[in-house]
Amino acid sequence: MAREKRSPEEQSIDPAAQQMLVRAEQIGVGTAFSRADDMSPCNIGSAGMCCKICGMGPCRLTKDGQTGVCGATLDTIQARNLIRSIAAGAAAHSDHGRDMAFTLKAVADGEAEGYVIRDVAKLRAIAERYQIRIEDRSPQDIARELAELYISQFGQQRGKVAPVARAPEKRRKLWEERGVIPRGIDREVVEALHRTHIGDDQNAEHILEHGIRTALADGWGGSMIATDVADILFGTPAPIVGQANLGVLKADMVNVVIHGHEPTLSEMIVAASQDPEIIAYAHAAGAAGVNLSGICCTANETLMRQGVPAAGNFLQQELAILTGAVEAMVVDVQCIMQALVPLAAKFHTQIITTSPKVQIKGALHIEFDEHRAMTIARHILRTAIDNFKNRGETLIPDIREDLIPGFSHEYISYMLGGTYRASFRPLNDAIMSGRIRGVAAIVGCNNPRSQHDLLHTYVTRELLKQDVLIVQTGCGAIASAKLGLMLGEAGLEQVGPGLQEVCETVGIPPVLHMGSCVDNTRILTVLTQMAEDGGLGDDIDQIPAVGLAPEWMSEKALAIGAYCVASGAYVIFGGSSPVSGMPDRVEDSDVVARYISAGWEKLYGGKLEFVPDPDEMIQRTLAHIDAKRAALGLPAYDPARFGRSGDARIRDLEELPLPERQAALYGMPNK
Ligand code: BF8
Repeated sequence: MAREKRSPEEQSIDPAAQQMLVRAEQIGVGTAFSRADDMSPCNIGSAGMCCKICGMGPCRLTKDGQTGVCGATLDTIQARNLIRSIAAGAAAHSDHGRDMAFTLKAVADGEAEGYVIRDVAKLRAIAERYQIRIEDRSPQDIARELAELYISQFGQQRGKVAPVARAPEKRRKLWEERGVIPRGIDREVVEALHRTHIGDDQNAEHILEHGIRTALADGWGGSMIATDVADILFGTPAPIVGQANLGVLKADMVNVVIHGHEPTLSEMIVAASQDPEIIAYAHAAGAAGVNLSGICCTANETLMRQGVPAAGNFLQQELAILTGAVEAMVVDVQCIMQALVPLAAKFHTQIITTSPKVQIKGALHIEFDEHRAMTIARHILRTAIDNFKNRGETLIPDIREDLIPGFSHEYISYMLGGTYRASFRPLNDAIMSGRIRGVAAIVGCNNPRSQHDLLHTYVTRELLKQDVLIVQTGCGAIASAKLGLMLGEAGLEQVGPGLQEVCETVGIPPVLHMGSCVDNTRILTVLTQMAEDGGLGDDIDQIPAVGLAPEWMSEKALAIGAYCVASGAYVIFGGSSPVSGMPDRVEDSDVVARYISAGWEKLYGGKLEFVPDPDEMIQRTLAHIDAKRAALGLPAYDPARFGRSGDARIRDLEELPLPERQAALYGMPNK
């Protein structure tokens, strides 16, 4: 059954997106927004109450006491569905990490055309963490040994995956006692599939315990490897000026949008776009040059390191094509909509697939090979330039915002303590004094089932007013960037008084862009360092911090949520819950939902909850932060103690009902 069709203003809060949604309507083409309106999700499947893992089903459990044909109970089915999603998410992140490790090996062996080791200091620092000897060795030698170690983590059968050694000591002991330390990355993903085959593991708690192990193989395994190697090869991010939103496309240039996740090819395209030969080729085609921009996590990767502007987040991939100004959209893996190809066919845009793992019928496939990366990148750019002459009418929204991305944990540490005393202690001190109430990581996807970017930015802005420092990754980060929340001084008047003082003193924006979705491991590293630097307990679960994915939609998000819980964090997802059950129709159908919240909290100190209402998300976040402060014996949060305490305007606005407050603060429609 279709739901009521929304207007562009109801579909997205982003005015650039709204312009393109109007254009889509005018020319009669569909987008993810209209498709979501046309197709309601299955209420049984979305509640985790459908089992389709064998040919006796699918079995839909909608009555009390009902089981599947094999006798599987509802909690078993929900646990199986959830762990299969976690395994798929872990597989996606980790396979990305594997390819990065292979690229590092090829670079070390001198076989990867165009790549160099850009961050030797990080290479040495990481190698030391694994007791790889660094004295009197060339970067290539060290890189070879590190690459071999990393490659071996995927197929390792016994023991512990190496990056786990970087977790706080207390956390490692807890994992050891519970037997959830991943033995090998691939092994845990495979075992998740085995356990959930018909007739295997049929105890929901036991299945979910392996869900934790599989998720840890992602966060403290494949994803961490992906981030490490990307930093070593392309540079550890540091603040840089960037821009975000569709207005970064240029009318007089060949626009090439790089979209997906792995930075290996996109970094090479960035390099090739500066090649004088390519620039001359673009001039000969009548263009002023080649203009690169990114979508999704490729955008985050290249924005953080090279300042390549972000054209948008997940829900803007189709909207970029709708401008009519994109000569080529170059995609690799993950979060790429099949709808791009039929949409591009209505314009001149060429969709170019590049991964040996991802082809889309109707797209041009130019396969990437790290051994010939520069040659391939040049070929792709020439193909895009050749397409410039086919461009028709364009409509590029004149909307873009500046931002300062690039807050790697190394940079934050340096920024807080300087070169010689790099440390997180000043951040801990600010939390201990109450200047900063706590920290929230607001991460993850867009989902057309909710208003594009609304939940991310609403939750972000409300928490900022409560003196909560925000770190962001993924599509959530791009949402805040587009709203101007990632600039040094900008927007500080809407930030709580204590946090404002800290931001002004240190010179940071109140919202820190920490990168792509694999870079959520940077947040793990920050939390570990905060625990180790003293004052906030000795483990991640004691830190007044919360993780939120307000607009989640991907399986990768579930894997991230689970590894953050296993690491001790309270994680709140917005939108719908894949394990909600229907307690009004089937009693006790939320057994798994309760287990991953209260049950996991007892075991790991972290919990996973699905909370659709943004005000409820904010309230639970603040309650958790305050409870953690109290448990540490820190003073209760008091906004009157610091800075321009009790900002009258904010207090007045807070008295207003939600729709009026949204309208006054953000110009949102007052419905
Ligand atoms: O890995 S936040 S929509 S782009 S899954 Fe995809 Fe979600 Fe965006 Fe990056 Ni992450």
